[in-house]
Amino acid sequence: MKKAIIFGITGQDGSHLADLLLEKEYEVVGVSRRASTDNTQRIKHILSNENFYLMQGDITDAYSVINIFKKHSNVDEIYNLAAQSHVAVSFKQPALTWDITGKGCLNILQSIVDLGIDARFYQASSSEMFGRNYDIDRSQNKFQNEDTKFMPQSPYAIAKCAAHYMTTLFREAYGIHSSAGILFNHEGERRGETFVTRKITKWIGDWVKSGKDLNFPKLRLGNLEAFRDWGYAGDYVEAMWMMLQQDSPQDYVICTGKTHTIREFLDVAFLHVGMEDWSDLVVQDPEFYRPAEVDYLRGDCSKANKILGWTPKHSFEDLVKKMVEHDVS
Ligand code: NAP
Ligand code: F7E
Repeated sequence: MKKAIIFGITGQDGSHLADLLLEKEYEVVGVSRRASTDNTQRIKHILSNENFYLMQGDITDAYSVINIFKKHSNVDEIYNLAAQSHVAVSFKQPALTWDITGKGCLNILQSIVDLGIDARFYQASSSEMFGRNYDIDRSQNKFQNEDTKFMPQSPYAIAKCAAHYMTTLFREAYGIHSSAGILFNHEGERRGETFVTRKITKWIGDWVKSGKDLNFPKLRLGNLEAFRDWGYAGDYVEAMWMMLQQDSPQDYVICTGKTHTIREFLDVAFLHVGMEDWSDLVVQDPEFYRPAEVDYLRGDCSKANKILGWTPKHSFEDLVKKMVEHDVS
């Protein structure tokens, strides 16, 4: 039986990945940080699984990471999904973001080397690292791939670049089987409620449940013109696993190859509840604009398709429908 450790088990991707690995009959050790309230909402359904173990740990604390590896030194695969993952928050808490999203990855990699852990390592890199290398391209002919230059536009993206380079350095310097997945935005029913897609579908759900009350507080959003390449989280965790099954470690872009604005997401989401015109329900609020924006993201995952045989299973329309239906019911 293979054993995997997942840092970031309580997050959207951690929970999907744990489901996938348990299905594949792995023993899964999930690492969650201490919280004053219950942070296991997304993994409730696996807490009593006999192959699942929950351990407390924090990746900003190297001692904590070392203790986890000492207890599970026979681990086969290590997935680092832990991060302060909210871009807007990273402008307000840049040092914390650096400690978790940047240095946290180093703590894991250095512990692997120092303890001589013979395991494969996955780092959750991000399309945010590409940043502002493309302006809005309404003809939508531009793509980012593994060769595209990083031009990070937030403390989050800079921390992710550091972790990404650390992952490639440890591969080259110490021969670790470490791969980074450069994942574009991926969403779903388990997405955090402050990311734009879930914020929209959650609001629609609450509004529908209110009987479409005209006095319902409006949906307050920031920039509606940015383009994102949105996929379904359940599809993307399969790519993470596939990367660690390869003989040689490499980095891969994972995306759908399609891009849409937030405005288009709103169109499709509101149409699912019978609203063609949402303009009276949404307010643009300066509070939700960022000091710097990433205008245009659209990935090219031909490498993952060719080497891993990975391809996304859900379209943009499927994704929006799934999320709206979940939040409305
Ligand atoms: P998420 O829902 O925000 O989950 C982040 C996880 O990290 C949570 O389990 C969180 O714990 C944990 N965490 C935060 N600080 C920690 C610390 N100091 N020590 C240990 N764990 C800590 O993020 P996600 O959407 O699942 O994304 C997974 C990873 O992929 C992240 O690294 C993210 O940056 C990256 N990524 C995401 C996307 C995307 O579109 N979703 C795209 C590219 C890359 P709590 O539950 O206690 O907060
Ligand atoms: O913003 C705009 C916002 O916060 C998307 C993370 O998973 O994917 C995610 O980062 C867009 C931006 O995701 C609101 O300005 C408008 O242009 O949903 P988001 P993100 O910043 O793209 C990447 C790949 C990651 O790696 C990250 O971890 O939507 N937007 N109005 C808004 N965004 C939010 N959050 N809230 C608004 O009210």
